[in-house]
Amino acid sequence: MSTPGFAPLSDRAPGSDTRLAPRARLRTDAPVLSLNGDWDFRLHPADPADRDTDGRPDFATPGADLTGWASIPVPAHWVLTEATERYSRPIYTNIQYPFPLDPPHVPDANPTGDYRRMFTVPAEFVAGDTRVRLRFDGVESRADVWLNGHPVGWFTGSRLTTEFDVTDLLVEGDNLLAVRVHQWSAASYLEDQDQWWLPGIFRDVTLLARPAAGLDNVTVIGDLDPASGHGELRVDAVGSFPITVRIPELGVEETWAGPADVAPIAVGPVDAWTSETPRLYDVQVAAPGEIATLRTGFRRVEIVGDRFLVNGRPLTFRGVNRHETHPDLGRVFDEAHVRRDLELMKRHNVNALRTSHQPPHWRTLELCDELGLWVVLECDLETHGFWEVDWRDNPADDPQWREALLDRISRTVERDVNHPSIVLWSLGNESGTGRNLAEMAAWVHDRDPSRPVHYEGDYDGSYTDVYSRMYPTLEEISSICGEQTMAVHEIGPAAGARQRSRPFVMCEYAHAMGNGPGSLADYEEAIDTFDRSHGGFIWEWRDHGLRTHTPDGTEFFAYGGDFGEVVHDGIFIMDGLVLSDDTPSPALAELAAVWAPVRFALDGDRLTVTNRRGFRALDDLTVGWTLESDGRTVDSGELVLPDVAPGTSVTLPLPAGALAVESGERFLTFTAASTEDESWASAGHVVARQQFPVAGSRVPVPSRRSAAGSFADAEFDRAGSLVSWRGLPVAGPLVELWRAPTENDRLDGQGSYETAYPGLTHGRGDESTPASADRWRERGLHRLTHRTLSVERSGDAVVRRVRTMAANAAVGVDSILTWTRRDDGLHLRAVVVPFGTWDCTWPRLGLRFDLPASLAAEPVSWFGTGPDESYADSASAAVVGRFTAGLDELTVRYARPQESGHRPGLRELDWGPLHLATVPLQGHRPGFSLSRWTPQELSVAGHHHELPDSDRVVLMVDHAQHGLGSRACGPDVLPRYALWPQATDLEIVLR
Ligand code: IPT
Repeated sequence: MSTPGFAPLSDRAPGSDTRLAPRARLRTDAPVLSLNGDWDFRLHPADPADRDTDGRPDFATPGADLTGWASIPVPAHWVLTEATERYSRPIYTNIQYPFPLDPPHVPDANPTGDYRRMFTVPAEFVAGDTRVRLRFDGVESRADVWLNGHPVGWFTGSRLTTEFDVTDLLVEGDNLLAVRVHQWSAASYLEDQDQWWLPGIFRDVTLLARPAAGLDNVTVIGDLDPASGHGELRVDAVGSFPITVRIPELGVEETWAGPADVAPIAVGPVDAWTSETPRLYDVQVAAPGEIATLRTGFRRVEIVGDRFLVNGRPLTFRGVNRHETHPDLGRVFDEAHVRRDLELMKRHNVNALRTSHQPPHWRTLELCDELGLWVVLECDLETHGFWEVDWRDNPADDPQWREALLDRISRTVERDVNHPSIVLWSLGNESGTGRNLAEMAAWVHDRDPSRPVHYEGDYDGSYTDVYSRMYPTLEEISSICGEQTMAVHEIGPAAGARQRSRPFVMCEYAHAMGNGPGSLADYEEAIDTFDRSHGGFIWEWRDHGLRTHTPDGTEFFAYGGDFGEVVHDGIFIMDGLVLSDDTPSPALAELAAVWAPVRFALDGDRLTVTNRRGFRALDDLTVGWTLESDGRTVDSGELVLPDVAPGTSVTLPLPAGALAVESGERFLTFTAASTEDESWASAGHVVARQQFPVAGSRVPVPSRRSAAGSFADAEFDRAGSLVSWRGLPVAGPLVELWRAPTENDRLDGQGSYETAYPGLTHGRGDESTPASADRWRERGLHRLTHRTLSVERSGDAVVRRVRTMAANAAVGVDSILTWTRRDDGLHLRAVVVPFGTWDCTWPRLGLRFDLPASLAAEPVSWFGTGPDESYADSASAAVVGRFTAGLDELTVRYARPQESGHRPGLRELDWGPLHLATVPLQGHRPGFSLSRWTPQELSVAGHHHELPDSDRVVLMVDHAQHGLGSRACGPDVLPRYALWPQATDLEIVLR
């Protein structure tokens, strides 16, 4: 074996020549030995100058002095282990590099981890002609490897697999493996993804016995002819012949004596693999000395004109961007956790994922094959920080980096090529554009013609196959897919015409940061409208918060800046549909509703059921209906569905009972639920739910009759403010216009984001418009003051007039708060009228009541919308019904405290001794929220543990709230969901 040099850290090469050619991850009967477990470990704050003339540090030799060493688990990131947590910590950046932009160099202060372990080679590894490989599945960012004091080689490519042949270095009995891992290397310039920088050996280390006459590599791709339904298996094997291929279920057995015999195998009629029908067949590929077992699916991916087809039918991605992240483990694979996430996706009608922005652990792809998720598999490449210097010296275009980039894409494709779930290869993310990317694309086209190539940064579409955009506006989508009304993003008309003739996908849209995103339903409508549009991927699946503790031991989930990073991008890492602690956010329920595979439409007594699936009938679902009156079920039943082919509808008459005349406010709710267990949900799982008001509902009319007597139940102070109700201390109400800004209201998730992207709209429209929250603050909405103009008391009424304004403002609102005693309770009518020249939206228009903290333990029951919060542009999942929840379940613990818990359309609220009803005015009812903190308190805390001790519960009765939008990265609240200053009135009753 030649002696590999250990190139300097600034070497742009991907690794030493001793690395073996990349190949598929195979399950074979050859022996393997896991080298995971506890290793000896030592961390240097900088690259130590301790190597001898052969480039070898002393710890790489047997018998080295290990005084002062610690123990570390492999796999793990050292910054997330006890071994180093005191002096080496995670760093979060999105676009910025946490080191000087001085390629290919990295600073001397380069945390360097020395890893060492002994292992015993099993006898079968050293028998006969067996060769032995050493495999690393993931090390961030650069590893130098020695075995028994001899150099093995070095490598980069943190999320890519590397193998070495170590046969000649192994000895019988005990062996010493030593690995030096540098946090920073030239390769770090290629790994500027929006995630934590997490150094260490974070995936498996394995010793592989390679039997003589075995299989070095196997590629298996199942093709399906959509016209005939017949499959073809395309096998390519590198190894010892004769090789036999078997698909027992299909009765296929074919033996090839030599490479010249290798040919596609026609397998006759097969079931197609789709995300809706993830049908896998076991395939065996046997050489004399080794048998590989694969699970393959038959499907054909094609681009025909501007359509992206699978098995001849258009594919719509209802996808999420999925980073590998775990609150305790970082990017270390935890199969149970990953499976739970993928099952959660399936249960929320997610059908695809983009492996942003790197290949995940290999097993994730097997799970996608099994569960049924389309995959866009992305290479481990991002050079976003070069944007800072107008992409000067960008590795994507610099020939000096060519080898590294081609190496990355080949390792990406070769490892995962056998997965039927993968339908698109993606070259990477946010790396500008350039020759090396074009060469990567050409390499993929040549290597795997069965799948197209994606890369969003190929704006003019000169080397990729689909037109991909991030965060487009609805207008841009219709311009790309329908009648062209605007220039194509960043390119001239010729390239624009080329892009407009391709299938359109949104590799990222709907930024799920904090409360939001809004307009998911609007995006879905746009996707449905245009044949060219093939859906897209929500940004993103999970928050990346890392579990940590305050000095006094309070647990919290850290984001950028929480580890004292010099340069960081703050809370921009918390933009998922699932919170760091695995809690699904209401946005996930919204997404499930918007992406439901079945849609219902009600017209009189006829129900239309539409199958929105791409490939499967509705034979696995049953449709149920429930008639409710005032939130209570009065009748229910099931409908028998005829055959509903994908993309078609049926109209059915409703049974008489479904429309039976009843008193009260009536709703008909339809559900589609599974009849059988799936691997990701048990029978009865509801995939679609839609509710319709029943015409002719009688909404109870509130009493207008004055009650005799006085206000015995209610106590008011001299200013006409309520002080208690039936002995319950109550303060208020006062008009409130402020809400704790959401991330979308703030838009400043990463501080300089706005200045970082001048002129680059990413769909946000006018960049000169300040963040809503900034505008609201300028107008003083968070610090309103109140002045009582008058109080009138009569026998059955208390009328208080209040003027509400902010310091140094000349605009405000006047309110007339009228309390009257009626025979159904104490009524409050609030008339609110703005005055002056208002020039901004309002976060909310509501009334605030303060209630005693002693109520907090009581369950809250309400008749209104639920079960989750909803807002004007995020209301697809909400239904009207009766719900009960604990106080703290009514708000969501988004990473940073912010507006949460608004439930519009309240009918009744019952909470301990408090019974509150609303009165519809012009058909509109206010909503409510309950929180232990005021909107002002929530606005200033960076984390939940920073909130002050609470001494009350704040009840907000909101006429309306401003929408959510997606402006943290994407379009603002659409005008139709904005709350503009307006005169209004609302009425509630305390009973
Ligand atoms: C886009 C990135 O591709 C993604 O990784 C993530 O950072 C996202 O933004 C924001 O959370 S790039 C942006 C310039 C649109």
